Amino acid sequence: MVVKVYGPHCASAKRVLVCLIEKEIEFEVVPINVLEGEHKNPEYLKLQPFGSIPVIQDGDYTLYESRAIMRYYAEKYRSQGVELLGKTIEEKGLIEQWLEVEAQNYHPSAYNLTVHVLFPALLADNTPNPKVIEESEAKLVKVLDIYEERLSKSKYLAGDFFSLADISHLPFTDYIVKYMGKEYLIKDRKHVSAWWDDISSRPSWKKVLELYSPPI
Ligand SMILES: N[C@@H](CCC(=O)N[C@@H](CS)C(=O)NCC(=O)O)C(=O)O
Repeated sequence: MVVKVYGPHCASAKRVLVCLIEKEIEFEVVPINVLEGEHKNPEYLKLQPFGSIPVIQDGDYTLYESRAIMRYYAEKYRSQGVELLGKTIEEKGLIEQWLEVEAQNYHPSAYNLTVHVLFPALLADNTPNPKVIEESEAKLVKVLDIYEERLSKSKYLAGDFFSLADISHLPFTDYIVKYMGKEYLIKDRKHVSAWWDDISSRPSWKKVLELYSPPI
Protein backbone atom coordinates (compact mmCIF):
# COMPACT_ATOMS: atom_id res chain seq x y z
CA MET A 1 0.00 0.00 0.00
CA VAL A 2 1.48 3.39 -0.99
CA VAL A 3 1.21 6.05 1.71
CA LYS A 4 -0.57 9.23 0.60
CA VAL A 5 0.91 12.44 2.12
CA TYR A 6 -1.16 15.62 1.92
CA GLY A 7 0.67 18.94 1.61
CA PRO A 8 4.24 18.04 0.67
CA HIS A 9 5.40 21.63 0.24
CA CYS A 10 4.66 22.55 3.86
CA ALA A 11 7.39 22.42 6.48
CA SER A 12 5.65 20.00 8.84
CA ALA A 13 4.92 17.60 5.99
CA LYS A 14 8.64 17.54 5.17
CA ARG A 15 9.31 16.10 8.61
CA VAL A 16 7.10 13.14 7.62
CA LEU A 17 8.62 12.80 4.16
CA VAL A 18 12.19 12.56 5.51
CA CYS A 19 11.05 9.84 7.89
CA LEU A 20 9.37 7.88 5.08
CA ILE A 21 12.49 8.13 2.91
CA GLU A 22 14.79 7.06 5.76
CA LYS A 23 12.46 4.09 6.38
CA GLU A 24 12.33 3.25 2.64
CA ILE A 25 8.54 3.53 2.58
CA GLU A 26 6.85 4.26 -0.74
CA PHE A 27 4.62 7.33 -0.81
CA GLU A 28 2.68 9.60 -3.13
CA VAL A 29 1.76 13.21 -2.46
CA VAL A 30 -1.40 15.30 -2.66
CA PRO A 31 -0.62 19.02 -3.00
CA ILE A 32 -2.49 21.35 -0.63
CA ASN A 33 -1.88 25.07 -1.13
CA VAL A 34 -1.91 26.74 2.30
CA LEU A 35 -1.47 30.24 0.91
CA GLU A 36 -4.73 29.74 -1.01
CA GLY A 37 -6.48 28.30 2.03
CA GLU A 38 -6.95 24.79 0.64
CA HIS A 39 -6.31 23.34 4.11
CA LYS A 40 -9.63 24.86 5.23
CA ASN A 41 -11.70 23.28 2.45
CA PRO A 42 -14.52 21.01 3.74
CA GLU A 43 -13.03 17.94 2.02
CA TYR A 44 -9.65 18.49 3.68
CA LEU A 45 -11.29 19.18 7.08
CA LYS A 46 -12.86 15.73 6.94
CA LEU A 47 -9.33 14.33 7.12
CA GLN A 48 -7.79 16.93 9.46
CA PRO A 49 -10.53 18.73 11.43
CA PHE A 50 -8.05 21.32 12.78
CA GLY A 51 -7.14 22.37 9.23
CA SER A 52 -3.40 21.78 9.59
CA ILE A 53 -0.97 20.04 7.31
CA PRO A 54 0.07 17.21 7.04
CA VAL A 55 -2.26 14.22 7.01
CA ILE A 56 -1.45 10.76 5.75
CA GLN A 57 -3.72 8.06 4.40
CA ASP A 58 -2.52 4.49 4.42
CA GLY A 59 -5.32 2.41 2.95
CA ASP A 60 -8.26 3.00 5.30
CA TYR A 61 -6.03 4.44 8.01
CA THR A 62 -5.83 8.22 8.39
CA LEU A 63 -3.37 9.97 10.72
CA TYR A 64 -2.50 13.60 11.37
CA GLU A 65 0.10 15.44 13.51
CA SER A 66 3.51 15.19 11.88
CA ARG A 67 5.38 13.86 14.92
CA ALA A 68 2.71 11.21 15.57
CA ILE A 69 3.00 10.12 11.94
CA MET A 70 6.79 9.81 12.23
CA ARG A 71 6.50 7.77 15.42
CA TYR A 72 3.93 5.50 13.78
CA TYR A 73 6.07 4.70 10.75
CA ALA A 74 9.33 4.41 12.69
CA GLU A 75 7.62 1.77 14.87
CA LYS A 76 5.62 0.04 12.14
CA TYR A 77 8.69 -0.46 9.95
CA ARG A 78 11.18 -0.82 12.75
CA SER A 79 13.32 -3.41 10.95
CA GLN A 80 13.27 -1.59 7.61
CA GLY A 81 15.58 1.27 6.55
CA VAL A 82 17.36 3.38 9.16
CA GLU A 83 16.53 2.66 12.84
CA LEU A 84 15.06 5.94 14.10
CA LEU A 85 13.75 4.89 17.54
CA GLY A 86 16.97 3.71 19.21
CA LYS A 87 18.07 0.22 20.15
CA THR A 88 17.23 0.21 23.84
CA ILE A 89 14.37 1.52 25.94
CA GLU A 90 16.78 4.12 27.39
CA GLU A 91 17.66 5.37 23.91
CA LYS A 92 13.97 5.50 23.04
CA GLY A 93 13.31 7.51 26.21
CA LEU A 94 15.91 10.08 25.17
CA ILE A 95 14.49 10.28 21.66
CA GLU A 96 11.04 10.93 23.12
CA GLN A 97 12.52 13.57 25.44
CA TRP A 98 14.15 15.45 22.55
CA LEU A 99 11.08 15.10 20.35
CA GLU A 100 9.14 16.81 23.14
CA VAL A 101 11.84 19.48 23.50
CA GLU A 102 11.58 20.15 19.78
CA ALA A 103 7.78 20.38 19.90
CA GLN A 104 7.47 22.37 23.15
CA ASN A 105 10.65 24.48 23.34
CA TYR A 106 12.12 24.83 19.86
CA HIS A 107 9.17 24.78 17.49
CA PRO A 108 6.97 27.58 18.92
CA SER A 109 9.70 30.21 18.55
CA ALA A 110 10.99 28.84 15.25
CA TYR A 111 7.40 28.77 13.89
CA ASN A 112 6.67 32.35 15.03
CA LEU A 113 9.88 33.58 13.44
CA THR A 114 9.05 31.74 10.21
CA VAL A 115 5.57 33.16 9.95
CA HIS A 116 6.40 36.73 11.00
CA VAL A 117 9.63 37.02 9.00
CA LEU A 118 8.86 34.92 5.93
CA PHE A 119 5.12 34.36 5.57
CA PRO A 120 3.13 37.25 7.10
CA ALA A 121 0.37 36.44 4.58
CA LEU A 122 -0.56 33.61 6.96
CA LEU A 123 -1.26 36.06 9.80
CA ALA A 124 -4.83 37.27 10.35
CA ASP A 125 -3.81 40.93 9.80
CA ASN A 126 -1.10 40.15 7.23
CA THR A 127 1.36 42.23 9.26
CA PRO A 128 4.57 40.99 10.90
CA ASN A 129 4.96 41.96 14.55
CA PRO A 130 8.53 43.11 15.42
CA LYS A 131 7.90 42.38 19.13
CA VAL A 132 7.00 38.75 18.38
CA ILE A 133 10.12 38.45 16.21
CA GLU A 134 12.35 39.88 18.93
CA GLU A 135 10.84 37.76 21.70
CA SER A 136 10.88 34.57 19.63
CA GLU A 137 14.53 35.04 18.77
CA ALA A 138 15.41 35.69 22.42
CA LYS A 139 13.63 32.47 23.44
CA LEU A 140 15.32 30.50 20.69
CA VAL A 141 18.74 31.75 21.79
CA LYS A 142 18.16 30.29 25.26
CA VAL A 143 16.98 26.99 23.80
CA LEU A 144 19.95 26.80 21.44
CA ASP A 145 22.38 27.42 24.29
CA ILE A 146 21.02 24.26 25.90
CA TYR A 147 21.37 22.42 22.59
CA GLU A 148 24.99 23.57 22.35
CA GLU A 149 25.72 22.07 25.75
CA ARG A 150 23.94 18.82 24.85
CA LEU A 151 25.64 18.51 21.46
CA SER A 152 29.06 19.05 23.02
CA LYS A 153 28.49 15.66 24.67
CA SER A 154 26.80 13.64 21.91
CA LYS A 155 26.84 13.79 18.12
CA TYR A 156 23.05 13.88 17.82
CA LEU A 157 20.36 15.01 20.23
CA ALA A 158 19.41 11.67 21.74
CA GLY A 159 22.94 10.21 21.67
CA ASP A 160 25.56 9.19 19.13
CA PHE A 161 22.90 7.98 16.70
CA PHE A 162 20.59 9.78 14.26
CA SER A 163 16.91 9.60 15.24
CA LEU A 164 13.42 11.07 14.88
CA ALA A 165 14.47 13.81 17.30
CA ASP A 166 16.97 15.14 14.76
CA ILE A 167 14.58 14.78 11.82
CA SER A 168 11.97 16.82 13.61
CA HIS A 169 14.25 19.89 13.55
CA LEU A 170 14.99 19.88 9.82
CA PRO A 171 12.19 21.92 8.20
CA PHE A 172 12.09 24.99 10.43
CA THR A 173 15.86 25.12 11.01
CA ASP A 174 16.23 25.17 7.24
CA TYR A 175 14.13 28.36 7.14
CA ILE A 176 16.25 29.92 9.89
CA VAL A 177 19.54 29.09 8.18
CA LYS A 178 18.63 29.79 4.55
CA TYR A 179 15.84 32.32 4.27
CA MET A 180 15.59 34.47 7.39
CA GLY A 181 19.06 36.00 7.55
CA LYS A 182 19.38 34.47 11.02
CA GLU A 183 21.84 31.68 10.23
CA TYR A 184 24.10 33.04 13.00
CA LEU A 185 21.70 31.42 15.51
CA ILE A 186 23.00 28.04 14.30
CA LYS A 187 26.43 28.88 12.85
CA ASP A 188 27.71 30.78 15.90
CA ARG A 189 27.36 27.67 18.05
CA LYS A 190 30.13 25.23 17.22
CA HIS A 191 28.37 22.01 18.18
CA VAL A 192 24.92 23.03 16.96
CA SER A 193 26.52 24.08 13.68
CA ALA A 194 28.32 20.72 13.23
CA TRP A 195 25.09 18.87 14.05
CA TRP A 196 23.15 20.98 11.55
CA ASP A 197 25.76 20.39 8.80
CA ASP A 198 25.51 16.68 9.46
CA ILE A 199 21.72 16.25 9.53
CA SER A 200 21.00 18.71 6.73
CA SER A 201 23.40 16.91 4.40
CA ARG A 202 21.59 13.59 4.66
CA PRO A 203 20.38 12.36 1.24
CA SER A 204 16.80 12.06 2.58
CA TRP A 205 16.62 15.77 3.42
CA LYS A 206 18.32 16.82 0.17
CA LYS A 207 15.80 14.72 -1.74
CA VAL A 208 12.83 16.33 0.04
CA LEU A 209 14.15 19.83 -0.70
CA GLU A 210 14.78 18.95 -4.31
CA LEU A 211 11.26 17.58 -4.78
CA TYR A 212 9.19 19.96 -2.63
CA SER A 213 10.20 23.59 -2.33
CA PRO A 214 8.32 25.84 0.16
CA PRO A 215 5.67 27.81 0.42
CA ILE A 216 5.69 26.99 4.14
N1 LIG B 1 1.11 20.14 15.05
C1 LIG B 1 0.86 20.09 13.63
C2 LIG B 1 1.17 21.47 13.08
C3 LIG B 1 1.24 21.50 11.62
C4 LIG B 1 1.38 22.91 11.07
O1 LIG B 1 1.62 23.89 11.78
N2 LIG B 1 1.19 23.00 9.77
C5 LIG B 1 1.23 24.27 9.11
C6 LIG B 1 2.04 24.15 7.86
S1 LIG B 1 3.73 23.81 8.24
C7 LIG B 1 -0.17 24.66 8.74
O2 LIG B 1 -0.98 23.82 8.44
N3 LIG B 1 -0.41 25.97 8.79
C8 LIG B 1 -1.65 26.54 8.42
C9 LIG B 1 -2.65 26.65 9.54
O3 LIG B 1 -2.44 26.07 10.63
O4 LIG B 1 -3.65 27.32 9.31
C10 LIG B 1 1.73 19.01 12.99
O5 LIG B 1 2.89 18.87 13.42
O6 LIG B 1 1.26 18.30 12.12
